[in-house]
Amino acid sequence: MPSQPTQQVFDSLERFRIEIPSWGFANTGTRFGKFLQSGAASTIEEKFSDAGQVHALTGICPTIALHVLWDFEDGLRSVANVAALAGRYGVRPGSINPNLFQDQIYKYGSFANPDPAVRDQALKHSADSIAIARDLRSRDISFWFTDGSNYPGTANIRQRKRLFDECLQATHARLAPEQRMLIEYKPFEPAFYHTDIADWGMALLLARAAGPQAKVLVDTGHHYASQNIEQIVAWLLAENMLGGFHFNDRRYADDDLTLGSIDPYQVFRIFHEILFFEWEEGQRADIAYMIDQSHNLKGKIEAMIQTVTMAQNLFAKAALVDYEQLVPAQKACDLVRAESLLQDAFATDVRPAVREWRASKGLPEDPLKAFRQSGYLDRISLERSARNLSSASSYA
Ligand code: RM4
Ligand code: MN
Ligand code: MN
Repeated sequence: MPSQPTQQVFDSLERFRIEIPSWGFANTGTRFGKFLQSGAASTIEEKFSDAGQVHALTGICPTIALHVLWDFEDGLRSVANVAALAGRYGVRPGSINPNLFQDQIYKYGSFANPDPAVRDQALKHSADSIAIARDLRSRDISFWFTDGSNYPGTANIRQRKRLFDECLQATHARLAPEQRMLIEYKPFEPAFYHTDIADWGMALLLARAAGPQAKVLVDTGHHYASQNIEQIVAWLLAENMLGGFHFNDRRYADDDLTLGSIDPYQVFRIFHEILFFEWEEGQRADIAYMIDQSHNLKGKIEAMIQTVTMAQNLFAKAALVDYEQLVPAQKACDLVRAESLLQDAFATDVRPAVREWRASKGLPEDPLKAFRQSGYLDRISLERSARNLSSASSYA
């Protein structure tokens, strides 16, 4: 029988699952160029294969986020192929991500484009994405919009808000009862003067107006520097409007760095707010934990394993906060005591317990080492290198 803290870690690990993105295995870069990796995935089958490796080694990534434009070559007609791959590689399709930004028609926006013909096309793509999700039994459709403007006075901001309201409502009306739409916000990039859904408050208002199956998606990289993300998380939880996360880390802007590489305490604080909420409410928060990272310098599969294990460790640490002690300390305004409870949990080395949990599940105790020893990377590098080094045109 594991000791008390080990049991708490075990309980937290039993339930923690995190989704990995198909685009994290593809050759990507910055706007200045790409550094190609010979083992990068370029087909949907390769992405499933790589995601299957991450899941086989960590045991906590049963689903893969899919991007409609990059992963469904023939749109709805690709569904059968994708479903077959899921069976073959042991990972299920997770969130479905429409693409309302890459096509030339979206130069001036999608849902907020002043041209009704463009809005219609965006609505059609959204409807197709919902149908793809339905056929794959994926619950969540995650919407991220680049809509915005680059110069003052060039866009009617209020009118664009109204257009977003209309299009999101029309999209919500197409959801099956068990589906959800997640609305992601981002303050800037690629629009650099105003972005239509710039922050969590705007996403919240739009989600509320869209309908009961719309929730907010928090991408940790989509905030101004020093913003208190865990407070946003706490407010969205209190409003029952937190739908999911895109996890990554950042130093400056939307850097998409490995989770916890810059500020692991922040991730811990986010998990703490969630687990504290669940403890107080006596029920689980219905949150989709997802990673949104695409590594251009690190090995893609290694970086994904590193990210997943970091998320797992930080979640387990957050589960060690002693709420029975925290509540009275907060009430008594015993600041040092309350803060120390968080710090003690954060300082606890949970890795031995996590290793023990993995062993109990028949998983490798050190997934990264197991990956390095598996020979998988050598094999795919050999198989994929010719194609990778000759073609590197699209983002993913
Ligand atoms: C955006 C946002 C979206 C992601 C794209 C590629 O910044 O985070 O979620 O799909 O990048
Ligand atoms: Mn994102
Ligand atoms: Mn982003």
